[in-house]
Amino acid sequence: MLETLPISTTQSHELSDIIAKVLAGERLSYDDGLRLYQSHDLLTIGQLADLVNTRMNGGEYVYFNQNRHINPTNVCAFHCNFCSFARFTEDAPGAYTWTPDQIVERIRPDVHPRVTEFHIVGGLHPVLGFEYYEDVLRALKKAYPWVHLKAFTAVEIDFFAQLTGLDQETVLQRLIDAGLGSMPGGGAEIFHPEVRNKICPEKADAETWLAIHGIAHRLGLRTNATMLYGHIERYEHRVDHLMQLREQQDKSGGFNTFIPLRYHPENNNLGRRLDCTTAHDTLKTIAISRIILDNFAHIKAYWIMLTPPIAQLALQFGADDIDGTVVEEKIYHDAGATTAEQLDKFDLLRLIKAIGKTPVERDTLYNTVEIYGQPIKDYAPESHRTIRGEVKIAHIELN
Ligand code: V47
Repeated sequence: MLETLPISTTQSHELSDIIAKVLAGERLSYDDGLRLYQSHDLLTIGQLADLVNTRMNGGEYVYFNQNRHINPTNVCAFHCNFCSFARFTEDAPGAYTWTPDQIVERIRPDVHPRVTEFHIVGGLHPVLGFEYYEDVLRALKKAYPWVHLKAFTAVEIDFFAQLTGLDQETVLQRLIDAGLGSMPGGGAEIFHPEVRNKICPEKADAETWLAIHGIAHRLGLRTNATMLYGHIERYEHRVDHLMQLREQQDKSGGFNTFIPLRYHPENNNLGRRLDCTTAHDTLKTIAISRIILDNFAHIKAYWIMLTPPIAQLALQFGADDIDGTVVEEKIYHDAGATTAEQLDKFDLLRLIKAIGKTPVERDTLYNTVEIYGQPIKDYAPESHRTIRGEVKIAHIELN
């Protein structure tokens, strides 16, 4: 199928040398990445990304998980200009901090045997102390021992190190002892100092963020990586970001998944730009990530940020993962996201099946929980069935 694509026959195409490189399985350079971004030929770039995804993941499967996000506190010592989630004092309007016990009880209605992951990130609380974060992990592990804890970005790890005077490796080791299973990819934003110094000057710099992931990989943790795009950065900064991630992965090898995060502009200092990002830019970013990050197994189209319809399209532009059920989401909803906070398993199956791909429920480390190879109606839950067991959507019955 791939060799019959228009991309294999376009000798005079503006990207023909890059197309030839991708078809030959060669690694792209910084300049190649920049030229892909400068091109408006989204369909060719998408076809190339789909080709890479097919080579790496077979192209047929799309991963999702049943997860639950937990943001223990929104009180934060840092003042990132793009952030709408943080409150700077305990008594600020909307500020909250949950105790470990409150967290355990708050999520109880949402936790069932097929929930395999808690995704835990939050504010850098100036007063609570490192023990609070350890206690959160311990309490969750005690109450729900089968659930993997994917917790704390490299920025949080760096903050804990500063708070305690411990080195980052010791901080990570203590969190592993408390139940940490892997690290999410947040806090990467844009590595280039021209941008980073403007949007999040207090945060760990690129070198520190990458070094902490390197340490985590050495300790046996798998981690993810993100890029926050669509604010003040230029294409040059995005491509530089991808190159730095690829280089770190060559060195330490423990990244599972790359997640481009579309900037949401409400309720923060950075605000909205006239030329803020578009669906076209999102699909291009997903596709270029897939092509450049030849050593990352997975690219995630995070439906909360992209909206389910765009996430669905992204699965044909190189992404092979759509994230999970999520259940409660604060970071993007505080920033103006209008998506739901939760999709149930059936919603995710429907999104994936509708483009002719096969949903694979996974755990955090990409072990298969279940492959959904049958027609969609076979997976309809009770709530979507008539009393005779037939599938209905609203008032319409499907047979
Ligand atoms: O680092 C903050 C971003 C990230 C805004 O590892 C914003 O599987 C858009 O990293 N508009 C945290 N984005 C979330 C994150 C993540 C999400 C899903 C899956 C995984 C994973 C990781 O959220 C932050 C920052 O880049 N963010 N504010 C905003 N206004």
